[in-house]
Amino acid sequence: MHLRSLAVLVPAACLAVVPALSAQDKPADTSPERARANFGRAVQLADDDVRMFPDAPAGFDVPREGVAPARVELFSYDSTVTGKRREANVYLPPDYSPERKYPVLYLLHGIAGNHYEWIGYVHADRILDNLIRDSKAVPMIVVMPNGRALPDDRPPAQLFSPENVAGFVKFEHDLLDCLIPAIEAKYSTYTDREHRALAGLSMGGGQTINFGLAHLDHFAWLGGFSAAPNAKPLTELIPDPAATTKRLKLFYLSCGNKDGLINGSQGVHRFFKEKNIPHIWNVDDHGHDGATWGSNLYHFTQLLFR
Ligand code: FER
Repeated sequence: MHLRSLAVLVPAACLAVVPALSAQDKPADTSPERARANFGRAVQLADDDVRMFPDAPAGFDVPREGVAPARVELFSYDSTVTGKRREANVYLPPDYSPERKYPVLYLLHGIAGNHYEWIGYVHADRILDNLIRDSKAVPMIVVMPNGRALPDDRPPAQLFSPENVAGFVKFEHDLLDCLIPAIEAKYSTYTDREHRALAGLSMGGGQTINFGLAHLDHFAWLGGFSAAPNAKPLTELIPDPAATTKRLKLFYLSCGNKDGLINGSQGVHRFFKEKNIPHIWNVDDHGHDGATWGSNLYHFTQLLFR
């Protein structure tokens, strides 16, 4: 299933004519006009906006012949946030066994997606299978929830409506209070922060920055890929840079140099740099698309839980 419809929503032709916005624009303004303007910003690269990693090698997201394919299960849980039963896709590593414990990566989708986006569009399950079989990544469970915590959590026609965006804000407590306990009750997982990671693409990248930095008691490993302009001010999320540094095992930030949203991630990188908080900043040559998300998932997951 291909869930990226943003290209239709924000055609390239209209990107060129929208004036760039200043860094002070309120992220709360979620109109389609504002979204278009955000996507259409001129990309301005600084000297340190460079690649840390090459693109993932050919075949990294291709299933191997003669090898049992990745195991992905549809999981459901009760949400006190939406009042509904909600779904998530759960990737189980090769040879998953309840006899041992696994770390867990919670992996969040973008504004147009749902709990299938990372599988259907990016093939996260194949990427992890190949990495784990090659011992390049630690065996881990990957939970791909629906990050739009609304009673009707299907991608709406109006992607940038305040209601849809608010659903991504409400997911914070669905994740922490409902999903994580339900996952840990069903699967054989470690339950401490050092065995829990949070990452996401675009809206999911912004959610990761917001929820992850605010809840370092839950997550020690964070990854934001092509983050959307839904992140809170960093002075609010990081009141004490030394305390954040001490608790973060990894803060991985990436964006394509053809992505009009890059200025948001550049701001995050510059804040981290200014405050001397160790992090990875990988600027590749892609746009706001699956090529950058697959490649960065490939690199990010190799660093996890080590
Ligand atoms: C915006 C531009 C892009 C925005 C969100 C996005 C909330 C999200 C994009 C994605 O998830 O792919 O102005 O505002």
